[in-house]
Amino acid sequence: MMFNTMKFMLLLRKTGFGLGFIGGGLFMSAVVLWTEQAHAHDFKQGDLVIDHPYATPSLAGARNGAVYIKSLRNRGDVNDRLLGARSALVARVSLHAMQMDGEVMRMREVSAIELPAKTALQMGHAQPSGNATGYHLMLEDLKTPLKDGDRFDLTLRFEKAGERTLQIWVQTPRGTAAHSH
Ligand SMILES: [Cu+2]
Repeated sequence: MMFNTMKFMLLLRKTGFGLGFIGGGLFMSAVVLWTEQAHAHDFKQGDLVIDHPYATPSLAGARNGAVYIKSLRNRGDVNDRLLGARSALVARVSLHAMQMDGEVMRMREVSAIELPAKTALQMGHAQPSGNATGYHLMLEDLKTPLKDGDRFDLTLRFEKAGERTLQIWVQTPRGTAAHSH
């Protein structure tokens, strides 16, 4: 009898461990899923998919900041254009492009960013495929500095798709030379 009870206890313990193991596995899967979901940070507006809009932390004493978009995709059959943006965080948001001026990289304001049908525009700060145009959104006259981990709202205005408010994540991308202006 004693022997049987011990055997039973052992069995229970083994089974308990097994269940704990499976439970742990399920928990880990849930965590992984949740993490992936937390990283999927995109917004849709009509035929547009705005994938991962982010800002780099602002430099100490800087009045300006920059917002980038990993990709801005037009899935539709009609060309669209990004015409402007606004945010309660700043006095003004402007559309910027970068251009080489001799040896020097310079910023210039543009009135619109073209979003041709069936194409994706890379607007990251530095991407393998390149953000050749250097497009970004300039936050002019920041009311508060942008710190790593902050979130804020910014509304984009498109010619065809209308307006869409995005949540911008402030983060330091890997291997960044901070945007300095
Ligand atoms: Cu700029």
